[in-house]
Amino acid sequence: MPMRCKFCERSAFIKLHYPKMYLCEEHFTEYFERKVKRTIERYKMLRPDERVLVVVSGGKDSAVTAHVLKKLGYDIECLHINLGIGEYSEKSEEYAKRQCEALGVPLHVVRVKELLGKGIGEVRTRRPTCSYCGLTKRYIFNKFAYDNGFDAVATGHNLDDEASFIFSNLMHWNTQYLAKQGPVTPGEFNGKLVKKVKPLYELTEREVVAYALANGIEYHIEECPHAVGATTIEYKEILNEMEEKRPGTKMNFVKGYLRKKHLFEAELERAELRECRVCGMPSSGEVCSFCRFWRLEEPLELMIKQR
Ligand code: Q46
Ligand code: ZN
Ligand code: ZN
Repeated sequence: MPMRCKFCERSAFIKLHYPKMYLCEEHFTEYFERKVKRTIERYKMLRPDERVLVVVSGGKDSAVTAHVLKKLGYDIECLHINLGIGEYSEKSEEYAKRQCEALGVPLHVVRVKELLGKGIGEVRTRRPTCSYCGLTKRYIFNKFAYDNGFDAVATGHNLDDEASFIFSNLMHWNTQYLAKQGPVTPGEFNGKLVKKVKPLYELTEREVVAYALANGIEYHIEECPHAVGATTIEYKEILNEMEEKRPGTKMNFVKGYLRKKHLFEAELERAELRECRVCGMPSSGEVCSFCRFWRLEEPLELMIKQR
């Protein structure tokens, strides 16, 4: 006998573990969107009049973020950063395009290889690929948002991402990272560091997958080739095992962290920010780490051309 939805006669589409309930597609969608709305309000992420740039990778989390923000009535545009990682990046871009077309939202595409001469993974450096990939993505979406007057950048980080990030940084006692993580990073430095928000902060990966399925959102399932063997995946597996035994573990872990975050803030070494000599963006040294890594002599041009 199939289980029925808690709120109607239809048969259940999903069994939620925390809080425990069975929901049909429609009521699950409603539940999910309400939860995103409450997350945005609880952490004071966005005001209704703000222009929001959603960074879409082609994957499920950012696609769902864009979808729900649009549905909640936010003024959004999307940015896809093509990392230049062969076939993987080409497919990712195709998905991002399809997702934004289906949503009827403008999409801007920045291609790392065209912009900087080399794709991610093609630079000869001792720095791990994911480390300079992260640096490059963060710099590009922040500068793109700043150059084009967006008030906030939204990313697709979900509860599982946050829990595994905190877990792995606790394992290594990276107190500097632990002091800075959270659902909202306020804007700084005269708006040159644009506010960052994570609307899916309280939704699990499983819920995000289910929302995409219920709402016909297509996304790139393949993992980046550089993600293979990443320890974050192991941390996620451990947390999932614990969640299975004790539903609510991830949520309690992340909420507990937010309550105790001030303990790590005491250790934060606040570097005095100044303008990078090359690009004028905030930097702790004379030249920012992005311009230094890519050996830039002129600022990156990211202004949207035809508007
Ligand atoms: S950081 Fe590393 Fe990701 Fe960049 S190189 Fe691929 S796995 S995409 S989230
Ligand atoms: Zn129902
Ligand atoms: Zn710079």
